[in-house]
Amino acid sequence: MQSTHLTHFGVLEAESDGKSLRSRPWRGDPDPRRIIDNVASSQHHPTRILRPAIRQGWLEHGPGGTGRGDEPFVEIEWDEALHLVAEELKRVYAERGSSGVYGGSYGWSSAGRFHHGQSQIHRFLNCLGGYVSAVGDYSYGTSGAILPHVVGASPADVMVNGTTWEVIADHTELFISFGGLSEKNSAVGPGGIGRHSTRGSVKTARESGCQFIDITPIRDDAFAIADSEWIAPIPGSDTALMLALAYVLDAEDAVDSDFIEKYTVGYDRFLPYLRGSSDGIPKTPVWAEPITGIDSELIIDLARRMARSRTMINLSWSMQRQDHGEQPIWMGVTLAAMLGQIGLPGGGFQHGYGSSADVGLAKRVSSPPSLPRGKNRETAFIPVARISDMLLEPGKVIDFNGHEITLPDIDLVYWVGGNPFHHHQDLARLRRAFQQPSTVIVHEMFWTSTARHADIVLPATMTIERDDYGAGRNDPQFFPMPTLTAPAGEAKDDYAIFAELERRLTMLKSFSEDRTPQQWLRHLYDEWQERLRARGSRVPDFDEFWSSEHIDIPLVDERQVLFSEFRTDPEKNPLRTPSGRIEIFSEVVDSFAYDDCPGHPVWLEPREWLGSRNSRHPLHLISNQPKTRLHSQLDVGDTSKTSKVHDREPARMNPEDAAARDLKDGDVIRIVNDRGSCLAGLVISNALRPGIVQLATGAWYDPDPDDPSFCRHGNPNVLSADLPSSRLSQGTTAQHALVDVEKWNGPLPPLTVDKPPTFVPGRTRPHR
Ligand SMILES: Nc1nc2c(c(=O)[nH]1)N[C@H]1C(S)=C(S)[C@@H](COP(=O)(O)OP(=O)(O)OC[C@H]3O[C@@H](n4cnc5c(=O)[nH]c(N)nc54)[C@H](O)[C@@H]3O)O[C@H]1N2
Ligand SMILES: Nc1nc2c(c(=O)[nH]1)N[C@H]1C(S)=C(S)[C@@H](COP(=O)(O)OP(=O)(O)OC[C@H]3O[C@@H](n4cnc5c(=O)[nH]c(N)nc54)[C@H](O)[C@@H]3O)O[C@H]1N2
Ligand SMILES: [Mo]
Repeated sequence: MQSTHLTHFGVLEAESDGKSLRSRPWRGDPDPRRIIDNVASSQHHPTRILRPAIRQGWLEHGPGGTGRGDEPFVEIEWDEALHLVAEELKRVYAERGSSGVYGGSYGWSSAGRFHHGQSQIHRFLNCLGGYVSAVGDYSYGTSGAILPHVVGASPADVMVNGTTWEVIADHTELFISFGGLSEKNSAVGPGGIGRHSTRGSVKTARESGCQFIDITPIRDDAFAIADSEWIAPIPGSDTALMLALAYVLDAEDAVDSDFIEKYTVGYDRFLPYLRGSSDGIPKTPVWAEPITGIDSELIIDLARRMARSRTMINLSWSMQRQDHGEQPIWMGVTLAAMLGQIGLPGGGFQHGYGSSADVGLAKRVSSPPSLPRGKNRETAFIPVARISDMLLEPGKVIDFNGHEITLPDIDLVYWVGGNPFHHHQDLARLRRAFQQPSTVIVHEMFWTSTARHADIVLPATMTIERDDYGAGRNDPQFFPMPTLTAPAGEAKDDYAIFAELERRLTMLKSFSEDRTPQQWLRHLYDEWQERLRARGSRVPDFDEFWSSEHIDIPLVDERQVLFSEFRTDPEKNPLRTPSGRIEIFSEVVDSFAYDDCPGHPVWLEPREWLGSRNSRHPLHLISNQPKTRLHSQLDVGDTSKTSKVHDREPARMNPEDAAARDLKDGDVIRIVNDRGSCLAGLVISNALRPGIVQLATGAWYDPDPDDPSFCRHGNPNVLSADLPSSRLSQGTTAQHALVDVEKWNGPLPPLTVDKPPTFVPGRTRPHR
């Protein structure tokens, strides 16, 4: 059988003998990326979870107890596993109610609109009575809090309605990207990407005369084809750089005061700060030079070029995954407002060109169908990155976007489609936090570190093992995803697991509505087709769709420009801010009286950065997204594995920094700070500003048995701080940490996370 299949990283063409898969990238993709090879090559890896498994201590002594992450597992029959899960859910809901169940379950899951893990678990727990949820995300949790105050729109709104690449090619003269315009990150789109078009769009813009400037400590956060200028600031200093650019615009009378007058509020409150009359510090290029490490003459020149060009300011998502990450986003919008080009073709700003494959595509008339999640009757929630705080400090009151919230007391954690032991900060702390609840249930395809820290582990199918359909967030192509191969081992769909639990919990079919997956696919599609028809758009019938390679969802306007309607008529089309305009000063944010996020953008020193005085750790770790996989997904697949050095995650350093430590390319190094340490394989590279160590996220956490703060594999989150960007957003600050690096001279410990965990003989059948 041969078929195409959508993933977060593109479309694959597969040949299957029914059991396993040979794949190659789809011929329809002009720019396929190798991440996709991870899929077929990992399907039957030894770390695939083949049967339900229970932590030994939990099976023998019941809920509670320590030992998560240390004890062996016992494989058991599905029937018994489902019985145990159902009984435990009954107990916790009876004793503690929905406020004792954490179902926030953050994570990317897989492509596919029906089997999407987050939708499945949230629908199931909603049918059961609700769950403590998580708001926001790790991607743009901080901008997600600040942008609505400033422009009345979420990051997703800004992206979906953003200026398209077609418009950029025709109009943009200067494309300035804070955080770079990453080739590697445009490999991936949330929910999938049909054709990778970013490289082609950048090429067209460049050929039309657009100049690209990448502001990033890492030179290869770029497309070679963009032929971009590279400005390498000290990480975490972008707000100071933007302030100095703004200072020059003001001093040289290059601010568009008509725009400021008509479309913004609060500039008069910001200006005294910029000029220094309120705090005695004019934010001049000379002031910014030692903070940013960028020559003041270069800053002046850049400001002048911005003022005389049609300029697009791009703020990558990495800008805000930092301490005080609100500030570069707010200041970036302020800078764009001062240039007066917001709402004009090719000018203004965007949050995330290059951060994901779909940014810069035009909006569709409708998003494709998805599984309804139902309503959550539980009102308790956490900002997503406060997971360890919640488990370790129930009852603690924290600030969040003008509210005070009390961290709930959790008895049961249920995770489907995410890997917190990859994604969360300070993993040794998370491990302590995961000892607190009575029970942790995880559905997974692989023995990830999260599965290893659970009590009940249920094997889930991969997308290639089930029928689904999918399209990315802003991608017009909608793909059928028919089953390609049989499931590995005894893996079941998350849906099938929940449907069987529903039966045992006598939930009156409110979850499954008594439909098979195929019936759901057809039902949701038919409803969607009807909704579209009512609005005058046509798509083929389900059967025609299902037998096609893909269909195209109609677009609203290929030449959309962010905030063009607001610009045309701000009275008729106000922004959804209190003033209806862009808020350079926000009365609302000011009223919260947070010292870490005052009423207008400001430069606040990060807690950890190269400007820190008295730090014992002289290097700045950037833990960005990996080129060879999506986060931690399929880390055992071919593309990810071949990038490893002595089986460790590659870490890059500048030649100067390596020489100062007597390190050679290919050495195993230990990266260390006060929170933890990890091994990594050294790659020496001129692409890095001196003083930087770059270690991508996602190597499966492989804790040393005697010291869980030491990861043998190279997960940077043993080093990152579990501290929020501010009281406003409580967002993650994952991207940055101070560290030191030394050569690893000891014997190289073998990895364990790339092998199955230890099993002890089961009660119901002998283990494998
Ligand atoms: N240091 C540092 N840390 C970071 C970041 C950083 O920049 N620096 N970035 C952060 C960001 S932006 C993000 S988005 C997060 C990502 O964090 P996650 O989204 O948690 O990471 P993934 O590796 O995508 O984890 C998804 C997991 O779901 C499983 N899975 C996939 N499909 C299915 C399914 O259908 N069913 C089930 N049951 N399981 C499935 C996969 O096997 C995988 O283990 O990481 C964050 N962490
Ligand atoms: N291949 C691949 N693509 C992905 C993902 C993946 O895992 N793999 N993950 C997807 C997800 S979930 C997300 S959220 C996006 C993330 O998209 P981004 O947040 O844009 O991606 P990152 O790779 O974390 O960071 C991009 C670059 O920002 C630069 N940078 C870091 N700190 C600073 C700073 O202080 N100042 C400046 N000027 N630059 C800085 C770094 O050099 C870094 O390489 O990527 C998506 N795309
Ligand atoms: Mo993300």
